[in-house]
Amino acid sequence: MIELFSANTPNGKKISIMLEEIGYEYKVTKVDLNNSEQFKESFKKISPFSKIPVIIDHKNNKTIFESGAILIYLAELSGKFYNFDERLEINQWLMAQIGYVGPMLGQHHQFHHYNPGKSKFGEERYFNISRRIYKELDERLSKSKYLSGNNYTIADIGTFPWIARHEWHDIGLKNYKNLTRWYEKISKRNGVKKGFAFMDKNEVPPKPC
Ligand SMILES: N[C@@H](CCC(=O)N[C@@H](CS)C(=O)NCC(=O)O)C(=O)O
Repeated sequence: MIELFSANTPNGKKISIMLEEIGYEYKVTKVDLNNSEQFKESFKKISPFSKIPVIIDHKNNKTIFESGAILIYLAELSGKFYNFDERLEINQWLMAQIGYVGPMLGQHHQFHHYNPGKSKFGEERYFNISRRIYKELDERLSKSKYLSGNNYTIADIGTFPWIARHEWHDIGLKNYKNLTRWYEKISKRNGVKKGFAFMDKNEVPPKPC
């Protein structure tokens, strides 16, 4: 049994989607970020930077923080969505998501969605970077079926929940036809639908607009 410590955010959804995709049984323990539960001493013991997601694999007695490390762990354990021969490509697209796509879109959420009007510089900077990210992902997907190649992998699972926040981004996902094709295909997967709704059973990936 895997215990998933999470919140209903893009980083949180990556792991519920992965667990649904590999068909593992799991229990969700909600960490209420709005009530600062991430800073509790008990949570810091398993998450040194006070961030979700974290998993405890009770069967194998392992605790893992950082979504990329968790995705790799679950992929290796299940033998799914991370094949050895393609790992260099998969690692690059996964690390780009962890180090660039997620943090930059996250800043765009902060300035454009949650705190508009507070910093013109911040709003413009992260809006522009987010537009670049849409274009760069679209370019990649014009040459490749999925991010790391022909197969759906943990790189796609890591990136999908961030693009699923496209309504907040105000960039117009539907104008990026390759990214839209990828997004719509992944949205239809059963594991993705279930993992997306892990904290709100009515939540579905929003249609491209
Ligand atoms: N690099 C981390 C980022 C995780 C992260 O930023 N989690 C956010 C929620 S999406 C969080 O826990 N924020 C709480 C805080 O920073 O206080 C990962 O990929 O796991």
